[in-house]
Amino acid sequence: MIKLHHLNRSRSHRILWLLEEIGQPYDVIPYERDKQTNLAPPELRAVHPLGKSPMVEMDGRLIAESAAIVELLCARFAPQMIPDIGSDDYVQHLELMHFAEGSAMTPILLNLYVGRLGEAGAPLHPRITAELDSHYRYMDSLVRPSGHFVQDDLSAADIMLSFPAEIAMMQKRQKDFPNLAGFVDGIHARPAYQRATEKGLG
Ligand SMILES: N[C@@H](CCC(=O)N[C@@H](CS)C(=O)NCC(=O)O)C(=O)O
Repeated sequence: MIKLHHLNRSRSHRILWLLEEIGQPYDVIPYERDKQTNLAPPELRAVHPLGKSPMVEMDGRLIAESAAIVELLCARFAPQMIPDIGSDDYVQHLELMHFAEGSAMTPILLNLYVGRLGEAGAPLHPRITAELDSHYRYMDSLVRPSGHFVQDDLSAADIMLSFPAEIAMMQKRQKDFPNLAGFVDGIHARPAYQRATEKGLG
């Protein structure tokens, strides 16, 4: 049985969604963010030294890092969500699987943390805003007419990019990035996404 260590209001929602898409039985071990600090509870550190979510237990292994989890789950249970190795789509898949956490999340997190500094953070905002715009613009330019990033059906890269794309929409960037807005509307309309949300795990 697959086990998902799930923190509320976190990147782990995309793994919950993927598990619903692939239709495999799974268990969720829920964790709640601390109400004051918003951080994960100490119990997550007992699972893995980084104490972050998502983490998945599968085949007797503990797997951290969303992109690794998505890649492994797709390879095992939904191989059609990863393009054939050697194809152009595979190169795009690989780039975007790394881009989602390795690039897109950097300005998003800087924006979050520097925002907490108030006036003290003001000198950094123009650079952070420029980087946010550049990453969102890049994502917007890659959405295909089918509403997907790679291939013309749901793929592993769509799962990974859902998190930064949803943050762009939470920041009310729908008008600036209409293709990205269409992508987010499309994934929210998927029955599997809705089932994941209806679980009420945050
Ligand atoms: N690159 C990691 C990031 C994991 C991560 O930072 N998770 C956040 C949730 S969105 C977390 O657990 N935060 C709680 C904390 O840092 O205390 C991944 O994609 O899995």
